[in-house]
Amino acid sequence: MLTIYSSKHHLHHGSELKDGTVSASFEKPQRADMVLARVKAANLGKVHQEKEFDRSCYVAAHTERYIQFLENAWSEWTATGKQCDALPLVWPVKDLGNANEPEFIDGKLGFYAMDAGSPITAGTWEAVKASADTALTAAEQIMCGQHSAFALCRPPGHHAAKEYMGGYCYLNNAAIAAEYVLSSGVKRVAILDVDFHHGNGTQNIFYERNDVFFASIHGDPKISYPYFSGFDYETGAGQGTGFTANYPLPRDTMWSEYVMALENALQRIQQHDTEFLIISLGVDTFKNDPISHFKLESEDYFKMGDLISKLNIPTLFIMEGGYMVDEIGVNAVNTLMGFEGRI
Ligand code: OKP
Ligand code: ZN
Repeated sequence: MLTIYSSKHHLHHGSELKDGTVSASFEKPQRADMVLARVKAANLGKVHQEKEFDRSCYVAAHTERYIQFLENAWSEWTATGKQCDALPLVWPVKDLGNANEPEFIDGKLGFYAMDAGSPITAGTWEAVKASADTALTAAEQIMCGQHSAFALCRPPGHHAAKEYMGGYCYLNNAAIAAEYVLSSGVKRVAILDVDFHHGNGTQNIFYERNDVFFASIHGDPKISYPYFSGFDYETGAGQGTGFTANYPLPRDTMWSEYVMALENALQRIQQHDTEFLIISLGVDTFKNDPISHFKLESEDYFKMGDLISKLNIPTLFIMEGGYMVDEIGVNAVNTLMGFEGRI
């Protein structure tokens, strides 16, 4: 399988608030380095650099003003004399929810964010753009005839919605790739999100659409981030009614239970007559992940890839989460090898 990788991800290394202090984010550069090392060690296939794509590809999944915010945030932040990471600290919640875009950067940060998990640093925008370009380059390869490809994206994207960042995400790489293939003539896309966390951003972007079926298997939002979405009664709205499927699963879920949700989701994807499948590949479902609580074993990822391959649909794998840095490469590449029947 072809891998697309950008070394520009190194430009983004931010901090997050945990246990009352600001420290290096779990979402760190070594993650992608480890996955790339494993891709090479396992001889998965060729590794190509990303190409640059037009800015309009990002606007297709987001809004113009949100893209402008991401482009300008760091310079607006440093213009106030600050050099530390830009993190939001105030949000337009509930009755403040009809607010207009503030002029001042501190207000804009909260206006365009769901949490304080997506720090903006000097290199963030360049890395974020390269991550989206990585997904687009891989999507283009499939449109040119490859059966599958792996976009080794970092930062991840599935928490980023039309108009907000959050959960280490800025641009929604999977949604941007989906819009790209739709604009290239594909009629029906499915996105299957197997990251431990609900793909709220992807759901938000396609919630009222019937050309993109979205399914997510994740920790029950009653007890898991992002807490406010991913319930099984969220099934789409308007024309998109029935085109979203959520599978919230309990603490300590193992493969034996996980596989039932996966098989159901794959069946739904088949029923959608999917022509192009995107997998939001998070491997934070692993038993030792530091911020999650499923119990998948490294061998289970082979089975996951194998089951996905049975659909026989052109498939784009997009890297999302996974924070057990030592095993993230093994688990991601096991999924891809399972897909290729190399078990
Ligand atoms: C991003 B992705 C839990 C803190 C949660 C944000 C998690 C974002 C996950 N102790 N912080 O879906 O892997
Ligand atoms: Zn996750």
